[in-house]
Amino acid sequence: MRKDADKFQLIEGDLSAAGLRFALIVSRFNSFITDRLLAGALDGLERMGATSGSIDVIKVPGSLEIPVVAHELGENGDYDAIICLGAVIRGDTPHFDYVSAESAKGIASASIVTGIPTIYGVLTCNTLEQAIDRAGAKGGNKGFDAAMTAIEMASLMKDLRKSDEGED
Ligand code: INI
Repeated sequence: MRKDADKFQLIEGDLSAAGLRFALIVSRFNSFITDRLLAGALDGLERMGATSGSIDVIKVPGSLEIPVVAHELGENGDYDAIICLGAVIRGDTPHFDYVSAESAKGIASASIVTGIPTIYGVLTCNTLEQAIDRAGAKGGNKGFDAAMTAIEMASLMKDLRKSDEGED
């Protein structure tokens, strides 16, 4: 037992995906990168015990379209967590700033409004090389990382809701 265990109750999610349902919203823009993020996320969910039939993949045109779909899926209550995957890569114009900022704000807002953990797995990179590094090369795979965050948050929210209902 921890020395200070009498001072607080520790509540945290675990990394078991068994019995949890996930939606992955994936942008087709920069699909060379987002396909790899999707592969990483699916690998993570399956390794952590997600069962067949518990994962849906929804494709959208670009990262700007992710928030409205995240909101819709969160509202319908079919999922324990929603994973948003995209890649915004800087070009010669200020377009990058608008797309990256609005998709981040929209995803965060969907999560708060719906109460369903909605995970931000959108790369925002200055160069294609930076994106490649984070989509399965030397920077790891941010899709896999997003899947871990989704599992932990889904598990935590279930625990918190059980406590609210007076169970445990
Ligand atoms: N969408 C992306 O996901 N990544 C980008 O890098 C990007 N750039 O650079 O333009 C991008 N634009 C499309 C945007 O997400 C919308 O699909 C489009 O504006 C229509 O609403």
